[in-house]
Amino acid sequence: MALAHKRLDPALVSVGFTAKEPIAFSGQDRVPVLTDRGATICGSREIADYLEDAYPDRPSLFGGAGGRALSLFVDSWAERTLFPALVKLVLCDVLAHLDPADAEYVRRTREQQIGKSFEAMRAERERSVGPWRGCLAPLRTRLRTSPYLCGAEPAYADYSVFGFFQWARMISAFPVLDTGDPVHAWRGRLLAAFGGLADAAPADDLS
Ligand SMILES: N[C@@H](CCC(=O)N[C@@H](CS)C(=O)NCC(=O)O)C(=O)O
Repeated sequence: MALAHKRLDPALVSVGFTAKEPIAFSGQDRVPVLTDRGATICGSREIADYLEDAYPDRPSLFGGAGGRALSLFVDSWAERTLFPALVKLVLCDVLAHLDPADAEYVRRTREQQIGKSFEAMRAERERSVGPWRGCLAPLRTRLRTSPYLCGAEPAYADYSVFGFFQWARMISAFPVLDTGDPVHAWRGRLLAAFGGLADAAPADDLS
């Protein structure tokens, strides 16, 4: 979304959990990785910072120094509060999307990190919906009176939060949002942004 915002059209390379050769050159083992003009940048936030500085004449991702600083807070909130609550709802559906080697890797590493089996997460997920709904309150309040977190047009803080919803939508058919929720309408606007870029990604249709 950040690349599209900067009107860039990247060549994409798939990286498997157990087939990380394509990013070995980056000296670390996580995606996303961007290579551009001889630079290698790892991590979504770092990529957004790089794009803002490398393409200053394209639409801004942050809207100035204050927006850049504040979007760091939104990033942290999404990663530390929203994502863990969302994981409890949808992660148990991811294995159906992975080949056997990746499924084994993801199950082993995530069960170790979370301290719970996928089966336990599935059994508890109806109960996990309550805390999840509660953690959406700051988003919902903002989106009742504004089409985007960043105002009339979306920018990086929107993409940072939206990315987690897009991940959920791609791995699980579990309804994480009520259709009447302002957050649902906001997600719809971002799915449609940039000619339906996010909407074109395959959504879960396995369960
Ligand atoms: N918030 C970070 C997350 C990076 C991250 O954790 N990526 C995961 C995506 S699943 C990864 O590459 N995991 C590799 C692994 O678990 O082996 C970002 O967006 O840059």
